[in-house]
Amino acid sequence: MLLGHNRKMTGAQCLADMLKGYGVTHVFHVPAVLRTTFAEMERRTDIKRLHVHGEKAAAYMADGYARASGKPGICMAQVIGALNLAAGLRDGWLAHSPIIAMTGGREPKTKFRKVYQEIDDMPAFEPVTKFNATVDDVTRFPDMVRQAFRTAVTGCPGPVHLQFRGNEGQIDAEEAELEPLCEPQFARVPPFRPEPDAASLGAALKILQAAERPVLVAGGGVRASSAAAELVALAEALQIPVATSLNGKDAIAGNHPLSVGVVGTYSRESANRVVNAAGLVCFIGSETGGMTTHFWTVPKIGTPAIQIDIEPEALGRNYPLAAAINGDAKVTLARMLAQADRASAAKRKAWIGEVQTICRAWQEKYRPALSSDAVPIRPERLCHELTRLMPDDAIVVVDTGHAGMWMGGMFDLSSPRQSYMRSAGHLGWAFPAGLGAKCAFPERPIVTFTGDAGFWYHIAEVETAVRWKINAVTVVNNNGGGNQSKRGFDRVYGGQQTAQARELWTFNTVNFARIADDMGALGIRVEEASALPAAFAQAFAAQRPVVIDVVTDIEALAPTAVV
Ligand SMILES: Cc1ncc(C[n+]2csc(CCOP(=O)(O)OP(=O)(O)O)c2C)c(N)n1
Ligand SMILES: [Mg+2]
Repeated sequence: MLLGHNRKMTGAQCLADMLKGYGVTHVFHVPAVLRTTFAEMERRTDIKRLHVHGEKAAAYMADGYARASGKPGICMAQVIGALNLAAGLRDGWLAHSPIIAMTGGREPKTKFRKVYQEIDDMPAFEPVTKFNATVDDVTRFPDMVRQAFRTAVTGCPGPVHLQFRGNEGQIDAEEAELEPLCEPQFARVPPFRPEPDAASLGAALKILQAAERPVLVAGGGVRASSAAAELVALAEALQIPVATSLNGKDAIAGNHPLSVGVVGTYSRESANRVVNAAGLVCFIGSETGGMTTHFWTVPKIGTPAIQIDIEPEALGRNYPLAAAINGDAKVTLARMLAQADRASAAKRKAWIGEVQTICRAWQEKYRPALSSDAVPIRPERLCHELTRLMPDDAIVVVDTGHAGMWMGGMFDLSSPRQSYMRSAGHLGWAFPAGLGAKCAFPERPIVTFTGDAGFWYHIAEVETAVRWKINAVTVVNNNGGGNQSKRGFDRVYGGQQTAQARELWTFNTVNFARIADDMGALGIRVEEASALPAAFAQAFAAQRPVVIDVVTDIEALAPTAVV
């Protein structure tokens, strides 16, 4: 149709060839969907087809794969599992992760006749996708698959959904004249790097350079654009401190002298203090959402602000702007650096001194907890050990709730080669996402940090990790309950919970190391902080999936945001 190279082939052959053409290495699925395609994938490609224990986990694995690599992650489900899969796209939607979900769908001949297991799943995908479409005729395989990749990776990336006709997508067995043409530039984020216009760049740079107390706030857009090196270079050239969102934590290593930590709700006190003391805030690739700004109190509305974003409609959403730049983060920061007046850095000497005092005060305040030998182990100490022991090229994957708070606030990346990915809010995301990340980067160490409640969600995937030799290391902060909920129940019980109240957020104590061992992984139980270095050494040498079960203090509560 496009270049006149059409051949008679099945939709399955076309889809298998196209997935290969886009560089897909893994698909995550619960059977049975697109069965003919799976058979063709085996014949025509080296794509690994991971059969997992639940559709939500399949989506989270695809999400972890996508966030780690920038390449679309592929997940699949038949009609009965479609909403489970849609639920799993919710985190990727919030985090702007390029995921392509494929499901089976209804036959026009029989819909509305009460076909077994069948409902209309399309509306459920609407709020969690950039593009939600049906493939009703086999001749549409090539253009719809291209559109799926194009939409997933362009602009602000995000999930897409293709529903293939037939409960199990049986349309893939049909034949037509097809051309499996791929567009390699849409195989990963970002396909394009839109340049900022010179006038808005000049205006923003002028304001930034004139500021005596500015701060940069780097968001997930910096990681999507691979702009960390440019961000740090600009910060150094102009001597401006850098805070990050949780999603942008790997934009700057925590041991960099200009790093002040994660700002917002799941944050570090020093970052909130610096941002609230700043006279100008420059947001880069940040939605300026509730989490990063602690519901728009950090910085306060009215603080002079600049914003850089690839999405023009993001500019000024929550803070009135002194200047706005529409463009890719990496090229925008590189252009700013090229034009930067380094001499202007001198006027920020006093501010940098003040910022360093704030950061030192944080270190002093938390030193006892970070170095505590208490038994059960303090989570702060666990985070501190992770900072010390994390390999230079590790990908750190973190769950939400207390896990997000502990690691966001207390853990530091110590090398620009390390990556950090976090749940955008869904408990249980991190463990399968870490497995997906390991599929994308088998040679890099993957360390996932989750609470016990988070780990329970998808514990069955330990078996998947063993079966597929996905040698990720998972650290379970095991306190025997979902104790981020403790404060909330303290509050509703007037400060003193009844014995029954704890039923609402605690679990039986369980040894996850033993369960992992039984499933064929390496389980390591740690009850004292001093045993952590040996545990990690053993884990990184194991060449097996590892679960490190760390017994921690159920009374330990993460510090809340400072305003
Ligand atoms: C899908 C989903 N359901 C519920 C929540 C609310 N929630 C946040 S943290 C949490 C408990 C976390 O427990 P655990 O993982 O053990 O970590 P801990 O707080 O004990 O360190 C819950 C239920 C959520 N974030 N996501
Ligand atoms: Mg817990």
